Amino acid sequence: MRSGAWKYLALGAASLFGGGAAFAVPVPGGIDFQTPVTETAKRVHAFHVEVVWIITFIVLFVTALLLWVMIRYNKKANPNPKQFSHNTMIEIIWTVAPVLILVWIAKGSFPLLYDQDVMFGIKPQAELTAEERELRKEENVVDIKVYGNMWYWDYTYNQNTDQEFVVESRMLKEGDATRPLKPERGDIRQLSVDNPMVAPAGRYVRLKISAKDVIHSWAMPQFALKVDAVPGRLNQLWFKVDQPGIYYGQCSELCGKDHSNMPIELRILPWDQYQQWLAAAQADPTGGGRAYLDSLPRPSPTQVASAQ
Ligand SMILES: [Cu+2]
Repeated sequence: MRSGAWKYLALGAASLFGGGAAFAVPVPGGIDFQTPVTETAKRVHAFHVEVVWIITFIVLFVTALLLWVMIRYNKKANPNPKQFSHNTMIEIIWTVAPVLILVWIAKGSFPLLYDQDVMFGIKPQAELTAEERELRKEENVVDIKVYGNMWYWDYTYNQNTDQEFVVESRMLKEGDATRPLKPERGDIRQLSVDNPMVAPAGRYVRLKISAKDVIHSWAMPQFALKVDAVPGRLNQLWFKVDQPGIYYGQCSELCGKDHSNMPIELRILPWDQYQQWLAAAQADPTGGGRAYLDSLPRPSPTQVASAQ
């Protein structure tokens, strides 16, 4: 193992079992999920930790049983084995116990699946705060249309109005004439793009996701979101992120030779900055409001993680 990998493994293990998370972007040797930033993602992460504890216990228990049988009942230790072949009580136990464990896991899993699937989650109407009710009103929900293309993403804003515009988002490459990757600026190899997707913090964002050629998949690990972008079909996702920052994802459906070159960079801005970016990008969609984004202080992924 490379030197340094141990450090990452230890960090990953610490974040896995410590409940906190150390990473905001993928790191070499990282073994845990990235830091969850939405309510749903935090619950998905907590559920993941719970299931890891369950499977760890099961592996240890079964290993102990196997060792016990191998040591206590091998030919030497137990030359004259008993001849019975059934034990009703033990059969009931090894049927009922796994069923109960699976039901317990399903009980944690299904509500999370529905929370991601149903628009704005499954929190009952009665439990919503006044602010949440206000933000859920149709005029306060932000819609963004996401299209997968071979091999880049494009994002449609102000859709269905005469102000609609499209921002194309292509990966930065080292040595590229038009879109060079500049690590000194904070660009991350294989993740940074020329024109990021931009969304406001503290708002419900509704994504309509499709593709123009083949099947792609829009995935944002820190939001625990992933859905296929299928030509001729509109899939929906939603999120609400309170923490401004930069979040990264990747196309997650093998879509051709440059599948690995269509990352998702999502810049979450406070509402007023988002409005300014909208105006800038609308005036020059090809530029994607880049000049305005570059004028803002750039949050580093680590700062995003430690700010929580
Ligand atoms: Cu793709």
